[in-house]
Amino acid sequence: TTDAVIFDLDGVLTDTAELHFIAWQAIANKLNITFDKEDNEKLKGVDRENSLKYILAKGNLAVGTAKFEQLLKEKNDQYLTLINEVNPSHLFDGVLSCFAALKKSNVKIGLASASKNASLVISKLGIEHLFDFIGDAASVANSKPAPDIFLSVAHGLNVLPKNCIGVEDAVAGVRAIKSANMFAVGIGDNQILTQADLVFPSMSEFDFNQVETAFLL
Ligand code: B16
Ligand code: MG
Repeated sequence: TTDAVIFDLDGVLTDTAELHFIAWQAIANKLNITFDKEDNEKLKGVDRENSLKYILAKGNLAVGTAKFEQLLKEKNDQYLTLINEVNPSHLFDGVLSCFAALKKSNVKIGLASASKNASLVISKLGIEHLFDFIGDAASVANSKPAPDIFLSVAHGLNVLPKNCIGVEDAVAGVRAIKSANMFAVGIGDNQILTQADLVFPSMSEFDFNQVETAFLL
């Protein structure tokens, strides 16, 4: 049986990738490093530190620890300003009806985001009360594609990973779900999310009956 469905945030419930992009681009500009949408795509699901490492490597730039920390802070300060504008209208279509279907089937709902700002975004979206457990990205040792965050959420929900379904839009995220020994639902392009067990183009197409049928096969 399905005990829980554990969702990623950025790219699954809302589009914060655009806001991360604006904030990272400001940092890259300042450092004279080009940073485009294609780069941003590669940073989906990647944590803050590793995202900055990617940008610095692209510009062949090495910085000291203090500068590195300062850049992380600058990026996050700008990101926090941007997410201040997030509201319930930014929730992707299909999310609320999906959550309602899960509640009806007595399936727990968890959040496994790599973002240390996830709780804030969730409350801005007005869906905080719908979660049975929200994972803490700051308290896990290894970020996606490692399974840590998904395993910590299963633990927090008091369910076994093998009875969980993970939902992700990023390749690194799908790998994290599979490494956690969970059933993986991808949201996006099935040519890209090849490791997912089932893929829907967007959350509006997410069909829990179809997911459960595939999961129980
Ligand atoms: P923060 P997800 C991820 O969220 C984003 O996809 C990624 O672009 C971002 O760098 C990461 O969170 C860390 O975010 O700087 O707010 O801690 O897709 O795992 O929900
Ligand atoms: Mg994501």
